[in-house]
Amino acid sequence: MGFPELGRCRVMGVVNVTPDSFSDGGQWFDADAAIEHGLELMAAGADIIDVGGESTRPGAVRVDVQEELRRVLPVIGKLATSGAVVSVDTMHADVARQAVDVGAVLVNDVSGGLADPAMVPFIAASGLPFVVMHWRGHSTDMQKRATYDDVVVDVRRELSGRVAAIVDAGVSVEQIVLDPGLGFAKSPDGDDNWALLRHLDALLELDRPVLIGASRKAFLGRLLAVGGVPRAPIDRDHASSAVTALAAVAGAWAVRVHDVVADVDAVRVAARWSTA
Ligand code: PMM
Repeated sequence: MGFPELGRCRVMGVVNVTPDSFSDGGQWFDADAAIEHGLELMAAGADIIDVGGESTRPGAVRVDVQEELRRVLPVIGKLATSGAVVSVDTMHADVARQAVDVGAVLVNDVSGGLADPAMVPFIAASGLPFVVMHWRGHSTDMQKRATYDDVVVDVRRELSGRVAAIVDAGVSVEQIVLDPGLGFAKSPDGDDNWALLRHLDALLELDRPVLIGASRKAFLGRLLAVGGVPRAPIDRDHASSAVTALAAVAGAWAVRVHDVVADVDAVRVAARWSTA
């Protein structure tokens, strides 16, 4: 897939150039602040920097392409020329194309190519790695779609269907990374997310690398709640790192995280654990 073998799970650091992401809402909305943050994540040991310009938190409204481009292009361009391996987190093919033009080398589409019909043809033509996340619809009403007979079986079947459709459309299977989409159309009590993590092996059986995005998500806030009040996103990093270690031991290819420092240590612990 064009990524060097590291002998451990990769750490993907998140840079959200948005005013409204749940995890860090607004902190890196300014391009200079976002670039500085990306450089810090690199220095902290992130293997990949994932830059996004559209919030996908439950209830978020869509951002138009021009605004998304304005947010992400300068950040991606600067980080790429500074030596970062940059991925672009977008559902828009035009944003993916222009991001690649300025140096992005991986496309992370939370809709797995479903939101924009031009995305999969672009990925086929580019030959770049493509993250296909489990997705059932836009954030405005995705939580209504969190109904499963068996979440592990259903998510695996739906992802496997996406892989078949994307490969049919001309993408090489070698380009595809899978992601269970924690928090996206998953039960609000958190149980669906825990089941997917506990049964990561079911996704790994599809024989593609798996990316896990658990960092700071609501199911961790709920687990750590006191008196029914969820732990704030910014205070969920220790729990996120614990998930990182467990997911890495289970065989995850990469984790998408906010607090890179702790997660870089966690994946090293996991690698040593797994080879002992
Ligand atoms: N989660 C968010 C955004 N992008 N991409 C992938 N592949 N997987 C995820 O789980 C994922 C994602 C939402 O989290 P954020 O607001 O912290 O970026």
